[in-house]
Parts: sequence; C-alpha cells; structure tokens
Amino acid sequence: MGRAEGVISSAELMGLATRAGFDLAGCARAEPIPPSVLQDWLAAGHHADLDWMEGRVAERLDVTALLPGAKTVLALACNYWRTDEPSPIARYARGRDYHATLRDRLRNLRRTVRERWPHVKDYGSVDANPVMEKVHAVRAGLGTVGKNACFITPRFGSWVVLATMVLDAEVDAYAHPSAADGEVCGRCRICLDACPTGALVADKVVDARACLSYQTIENEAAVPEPLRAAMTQITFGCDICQDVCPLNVTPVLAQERFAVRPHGSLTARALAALSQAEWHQVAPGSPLARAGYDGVRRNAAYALGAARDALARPLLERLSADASQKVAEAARWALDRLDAKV
Ligand code: B12
Ligand code: SF4
Ligand code: SF4
Repeated sequence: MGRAEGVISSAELMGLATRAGFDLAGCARAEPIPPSVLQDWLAAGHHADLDWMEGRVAERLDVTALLPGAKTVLALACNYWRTDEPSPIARYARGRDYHATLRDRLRNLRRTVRERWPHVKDYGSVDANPVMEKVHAVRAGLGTVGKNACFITPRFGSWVVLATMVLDAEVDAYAHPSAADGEVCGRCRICLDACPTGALVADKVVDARACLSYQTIENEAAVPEPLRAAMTQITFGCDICQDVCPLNVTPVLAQERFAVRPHGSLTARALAALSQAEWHQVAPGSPLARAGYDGVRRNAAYALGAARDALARPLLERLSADASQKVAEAARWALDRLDAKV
C-alpha cells in the first residue's frame, strides 16, 4: 500500500538528521505534556530566579502552540564526551559552545528537509526555546531520564546535548519507547547520595536553587554560603551526578567538533588568575562567556576556598581587592576558609 498523502518517511528523515551530524534521532507524536510535570516544579520554586522558565508555559507543554498543526517531534542528540582529565569545568563546557554546533546542524537539517518536502512547515529548538527537550527525547525512544534528572541514552550514557525539530507532517513510523521511564535506574540511587548539596530533591527532580550547575552558570548574585564549601573542583557547571552514574562508565569519544579548547584545560587557580586580555583570548565562542569574566573568577575563588588551596593565598589576597565586588567578596570568603581551623 502506498504512503498516505503528506506522510513522510521516518527512516529518510532520520537519515537526513544523521547526515547533518546528529548522533541520535527519533520521532515522537506531537502530543501535549501533562501540565503537572512543569507546573509542580515551578510552583515549588525549583527554577530559582530563572524567570524565563515561567514564561511561555503553554508552548512548553504543547508544541502545537509553537507550530500550528504540529504532528511530529524529531528529537536529536549529539554525544560530547571527550576526555577524563580532571577539570573544574563541566564536560559539556570544555570545548566550543555546543549551542553554536547544534544550531548549525539544525539549520542544515531544516534546509534539507524543506528541499525534500517543500509542503512541510517546521520549528527548531536548541536549549533556549520553550520546548521540554528531555520529555520529547524520551517519547522519541532515544533514552530515558535517570534519577539524576539527566537524559540517559543506551549508547552514550548522559553525555549528550539535545535539540528538537517540530514538523506539521506525520511520519510513517513513530518510536515506541521500550524501556519504561525510570526502569534504567532500578534500585540504584548513587547520584542522589553523591550530589553534594542535596539538589536532587526527589527522583528526577532538581531544585536549581541548590544545584551547583545553576549557581555557577546562571546565578549572578553571590552563591549562598552553605553551598560554597561543596565547590571543590567546581568552577563552571557540575557533572558529579553524571560522573558517578554506572550507566556512564564506558564513554564513547565524540566528534572532533566537541574537542577541548584551551579554556577547558585551565585549573581553578588559572581561571581565578585570568587577566582581561587572557579572558578575551579564551572566552569568545566558549560556554564560559555566559557567566562572564567576573562570574568565572568569582566561582574559581569559591573553588579555591572550598579546596583550602594554600598555594592560592597570594592570588586570593590580590583578588580580595578586585574592582569586581563579587570577585572580592568570594576571595575574602576563600581567605577566611584558609585561615579557619578545620
Ligand atoms: C532549566 C534547565 C536547567 C536548570 C534546571 C535543571 C532541570 N532539571 O530542569 C539547571 C540550570 C539546574 C540545569 C542544569 C543542567 N543542565 Co540543563 N537545562 C534546562 C532546560 C533549559 C530546561 C529544562 C526544563 O524544562 N526543566 C523543567 C523540569 C520540570 O523538567 P525536566 O528537568 O525535564 O524534568 C521533568 C521531566 O523530565 C519529567 N519526566 C522525566 N521523564 C519523563 C518522561 C515523560 C514521557 C514525561 C511526560 C515526563 C518526564 O520528570 C522531571 C521532573 O518533573 C533544558 C533545555 C530544554 N529546553 O529542555 C536544559 C537541559 C536539560 N540541560 C542540560 C544539561 C547538559 C545540564 C547539565 C548537565 C549542565 C552541567 N553539566 O552543569 C546540568 C544537569 C543538572 C541535572 N542534574 O539535571 C541538557 C540535558 C542533557 C542531558 N543529557 O540530560 C539540556 C536538555 C540542554 C540541551 N539542549 O542539551 N539545567
Ligand atoms: S549537577 Fe551537581 S549540584 Fe546539580 S544535581 Fe547534579 S550533582 Fe547535584
Ligand atoms: S546514578 Fe544510579 S540512580 Fe542515578 S541516574 Fe545513574 S543509574 Fe540512575
């Protein structure tokens, strides 16, 4: 029997996604997400001051609000794992900003889809758009969400970043997510116990206020004092709940595009000591730019204090008189830690 008119081949669509550089692709029906998944999280204040998470809730819960007549969500993932070298920077942030990489690939994919099926309208999302990317990736059969709230794939573990393409056409085959959501963890709860700040407040639920990822990337104000001591080896983003996960023990090397850049090899001391000129050499095009020069140096000063790094004392003394109030305050806190009797 021929394909119904307007219905497109999922195999061909996923083939185009692979050719555009995505490691994983899968199709889910464009169905609404139960409102409680997002609304309960927001109502509990788990989004901290990420006010943009409160915006466009209708779109987040239903992609047809983004693309009228949406029928299909193509979930896309790229593996980014490159190295096991210890670093105070989260793995996803050690290379070129992944947003740029995924946007380039998504732009190419959308162009080829339009060339192949000119009648199809689409909407593309990488991270910042009002799309709940993990939920669609689960529905599209790419993997499942672990108790650490990260999206975990059978092939790459959770070392993937996500993108989404919504189409107003049906495909001829949709994924049937095989693993029931949550089954992947079984009785394991290593990540919940390993999180140094108790940010995993329930299975799959992160309270951003306590999460060091939020604190080091998004929070422009001072990091709350009780959290700072947990920042040993954490200066930008946090991978602890992924590093401890047994499903991540055999990482697969990602494409060259995710290679570590010079900023990704800097120690906390080197990050704290960056001059403006050095910052302008390493930061552009890297994820660090989001936190800014002072944000990264503030975080690094906290990390040096958390680690009670005695060799960093002269540097911290210099930073305690820094023109940036938040850097100076963080350095003074770190010096107090060095002076305190343990
Ligand atoms: C806000 C946000 C954050 C916040 C809040 C974290 C959070 N869990 O929401 C902060 C700043 C803390 C953060 C941190 C990180 N983030 Co973030 N973040 C986002 C963002 C922009 C929105 C997520 C969201 O909607 N949260 C709201 C809550 C309610 O939803 P949720 O987390 O999806 O969790 C619920 C649902 O998943 C639901 N659920 C689970 N399974 C299923 C299945 C079905 C069928 C249904 C209906 C529901 C459901 O249960 C959960 C609890 O309510 C997404 C990008 C995007 N547009 O989706 C990236 C994103 C989730 N982040 C990402 C990354 C890489 C990270 C970090 C690993 C970065 C780092 N190394 O520091 C950490 C991980 C922290 C953690 N343990 O989760 C990746 C995820 C990669 C992955 N493999 O999981 C994303 C997808 C960005 C991207 N485009 O790649 N992040
Ligand atoms: S990213 Fe770090 S702070 Fe956030 S939940 Fe995971 S282990 Fe906890
Ligand atoms: S550490 Fe254990 S509980 Fe946490 S996500 Fe991995 S398998 Fe699941």
